[in-house]
Amino acid sequence: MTAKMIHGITMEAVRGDIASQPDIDAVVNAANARLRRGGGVAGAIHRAAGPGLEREAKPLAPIRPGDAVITGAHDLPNRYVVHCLGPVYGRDEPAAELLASCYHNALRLAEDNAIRSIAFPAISAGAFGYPFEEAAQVALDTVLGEVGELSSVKQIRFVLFGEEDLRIYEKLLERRDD
Ligand code: AR6
Repeated sequence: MTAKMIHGITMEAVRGDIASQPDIDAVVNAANARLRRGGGVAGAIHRAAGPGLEREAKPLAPIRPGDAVITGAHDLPNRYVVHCLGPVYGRDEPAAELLASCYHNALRLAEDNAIRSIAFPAISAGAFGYPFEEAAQVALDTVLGEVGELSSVKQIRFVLFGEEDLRIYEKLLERRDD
């Protein structure tokens, strides 16, 4: 686990399950366009949230790559779920811009909803095939580029599934000394 304070905001990288972050206001879902259950992060979030999440999300679908929408968290131990649709690598272009939009739009929704803490998985870096280190770079560049603008959000956590994935985030975070 790595934690770092940047512009008064605590940035963390941890290894864990995005559906088990009880101290966080909003968790981000690596969603599909139809906002249905799916596998990976979406599977874990929907499983823990229960069927009410899909019922609430369905009328907000379909969403496009780069979009984010917000719902309640139902049986998850959080207040909100922010659903982001990342780009499918090699199909949705420009991939880096669309992935950056996910993080940007999620943070905007967090600010609009007075959210103090938000946890992100590595959007697009699983089933959607985005090379992990490149996806991590886009995630951190985008979030770090916006921390100066945030007023409600005070804590941003990146939740990574594997040890190697965590090391990549730690390495990238440690390089920043702003
Ligand atoms: N907690 C944290 N990270 C996880 C978890 C978890 N419970 N499960 C997987 N990861 P993915 P995508 C990691 O595939 O690439 C779904 O079927 C995983 O190792 O969840 O945006 C949806 O329905 C990887 O590093 O998201 C969509 O159709 C990262 O989270 C599609 O997959 C993202 O993997 C979205 O694909």
